[in-house]
Amino acid sequence: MTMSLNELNDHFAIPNIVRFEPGAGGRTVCHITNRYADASIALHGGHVLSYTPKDQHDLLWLSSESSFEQGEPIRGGIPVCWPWFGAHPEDESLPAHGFARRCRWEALGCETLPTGDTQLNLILRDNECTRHCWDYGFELELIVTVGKQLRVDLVMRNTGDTAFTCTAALHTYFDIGDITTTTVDGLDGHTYIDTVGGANTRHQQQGPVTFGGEVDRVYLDTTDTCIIHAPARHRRIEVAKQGSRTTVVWNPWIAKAQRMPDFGDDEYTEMLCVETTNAADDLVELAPGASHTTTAILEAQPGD
Ligand code: TA6
Repeated sequence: MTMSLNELNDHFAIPNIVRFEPGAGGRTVCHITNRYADASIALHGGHVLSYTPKDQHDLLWLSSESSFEQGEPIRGGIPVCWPWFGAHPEDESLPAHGFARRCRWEALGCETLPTGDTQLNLILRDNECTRHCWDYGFELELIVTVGKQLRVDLVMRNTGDTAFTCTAALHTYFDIGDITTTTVDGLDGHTYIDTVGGANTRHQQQGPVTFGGEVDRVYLDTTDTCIIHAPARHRRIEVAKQGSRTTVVWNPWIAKAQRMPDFGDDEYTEMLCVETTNAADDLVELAPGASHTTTAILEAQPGD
C-alpha cells in the first residue's frame, strides 16, 4: 500500500531529524539530519541519494543529468541492483541490474538508535509487475543507518514456495573529485574479470587500482575492505562489507560516459563506483523461507 506524503510523515517523521518531502521528478525523499551527518533516500528504487558527514563533502556522487522518471533508474548514489547484477542471464530484453532500482519502495520504519544514529527501513515485495519478469515471492528490505558511518543492509527473503537464485549489488557511486589522482587499495593479488568491451578476461591485481581509461572489473573471492584514496577531496573512504564475496570497480571514462544519456560527458572525472556485490560466481541461493543480507559500511576519513 503506497502511503501519501502526509501519512509517511505522520507515521515516520522524527521532529528535527527525519522528514519526507517531494524531490526531483516528484519522487518522495526521506531527509535525515542528525549530529553525525545528513542523508537523503528516495523511495523510488530504495535509493540512497546522498550522505554528507558533518563538515565534509557529500560522500556520494549524483549525475546532474540523472533521470527521476517513473520506472527509470537514478544515476548515482547507491542503486540497488536485484535480483540480477548486470544483464539478465537469459533474457537480454529485461532491464540491466534487475527491477528493484526502478520500483517504488515503501517505508517500514524509522528510529533513532541509542548511538544517535538514524535508521530507516524500506521494503519492496513481489507484485504483479515484478512477477511479470521474475515469478517468485520475495521481500527485499533496505536498512539505512546514518551515523559516523553509512551502513546499508540489503536483506533478501524468499517468501514464496519455490527456491530461487539471485545476484545483487549495492552499486555505490563515490564523489572522488578527480579520477586521475584516485587509487583503490585492498584488492592487491585478487583475480578479477575485466569486462571492458565484453572482454571477460581474467587478470591478477598488482598493487593499488589506478585509473587512466575505462575500468570495469569484477574482483572475485574477496571479503576485504577497500580504501579509496581521493586526494582531490582530501580524504580516504573505507568501503567495508559483509555477505559479499565480489567487489566491482567501475569508471566509464570518456566514450562510455558520452554514450549514457543520464551521465554528463565530463562527469566521469569526478566519480568512481566501488560496488558491494554478489556477482559472477557469488550467487545467492535461497530456499523458501531463507534470507541473505549483503551489507556495505562506508566511512570517510580526512587526510590524503
Ligand atoms: O557495475 C558496473 C556496470 O555493470 C557497468 O558495466 C555499467 O554498465 C554500470 O554497471 C552502469 O550500469 P547502468 O545499467 O546503471 O547504466
